[in-house]
Amino acid sequence: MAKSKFEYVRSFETDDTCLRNCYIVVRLDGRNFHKFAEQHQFTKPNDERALGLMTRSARSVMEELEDIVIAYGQSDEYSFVFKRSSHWFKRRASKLMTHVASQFSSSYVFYWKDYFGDQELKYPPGFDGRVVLYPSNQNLRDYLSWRQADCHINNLYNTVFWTLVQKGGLTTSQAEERLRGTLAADKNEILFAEFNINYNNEPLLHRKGTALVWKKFDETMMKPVKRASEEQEKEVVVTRSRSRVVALHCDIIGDQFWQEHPEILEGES
Ligand code: DGT
Ligand code: MG
Ligand code: MG
Ligand code: MG
Ligand code: MG
Repeated sequence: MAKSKFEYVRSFETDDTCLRNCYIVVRLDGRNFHKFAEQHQFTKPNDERALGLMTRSARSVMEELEDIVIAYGQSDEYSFVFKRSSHWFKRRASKLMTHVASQFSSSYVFYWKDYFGDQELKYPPGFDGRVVLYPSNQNLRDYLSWRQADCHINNLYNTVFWTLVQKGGLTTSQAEERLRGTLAADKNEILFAEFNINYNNEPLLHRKGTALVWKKFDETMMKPVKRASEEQEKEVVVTRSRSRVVALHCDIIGDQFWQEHPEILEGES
C-alpha cells in the first residue's frame, strides 16, 4: 500500500518497551482523593464501601486484562503485577498503564451503585498511573512489602488520630499535636490505655490491605456425549480446572504467603 507523505510522523513515536525478565508493576492512585473522600462523606479513617469499590474495580482489571499475577491495594491506591515473562501488548509501558488505568476508572464508576447505593457520584474520579520494573523476586517482594508497610503506618496513625477526635473529644489540631513525634509503641499504648482498643484486633482489611490472587478450582458440569456404539446421547460428568480471583487480607511481607502461593513468582535463571 502506498504511503502518504504524512507517514513520517510515525517516527516521532518513542519506544517504551519494558525491559525483558522484569516484573512490570502498574500502580494507580486516586487523584485528589482527599477531596473526593470528603465530598462523598467517606467514613474516617476507613470507609468499607470505598475499599470494597476499589477492590471490585481491581478485580475487573485482573479479569479483563492479561497476565496479572497479583494485585495489592490500600487507601486510594492499587498495584498490579504483570508476570515477568508477559508479552502482552509487546510489553509497551504506555499500553499496559493506560489499559489498567482506564479499566479501573470505568469500573469504579460502573460499580459505584453496588457499594454506595443511592448516594450520588458527584463528579468523575480519576486515577494516575506509573510503571515500575523489578528485575528480581526479592525486589518485587520488597516493593509489595513497602506498600503493605505504608498501609500499616498510615492506618495506625489514622486509627489513633480519629479515635482521639471521635472518642477523645480532641480537635484535629490537638490530635495532630498529641501524635507529633510518637512512635508505633506510643500509638498502640494510647489506644490501649485510654480507649481500651487493642490495635491488633482492628480489622485485617484495614491493617493489611487487600491482596488479589488467582485461585484454581475444579468446575464439574454435566455434558451430553454421544458414543458411536450407542444410539442415545448420555450425560457425563466433566471436570475442568478454572481460576478465579480471591481477595486476601493477610501479611504479604513474611515468607508464609509466598510459600502458600508459589505460582506468583517465576523462577530465576
Ligand atoms: P493525590 O494522590 O496526590 O492526587 O492526592 P490525594 O488527596 O489522593 O492523596 P493521597 O493519595 O496521598 O491520599 C489518599 C487520600 O484519600 C487521603 O487524603 C485519605 C483519602 N482516603 C482514602 N481512603 C479513605 C477512606 O477509606 N476514608 C476516608 N475518609 N478517606 C480516605
Ligand atoms: Mg499521591
Ligand atoms: Mg491519591
Ligand atoms: Mg494514595
Ligand atoms: Mg485501537
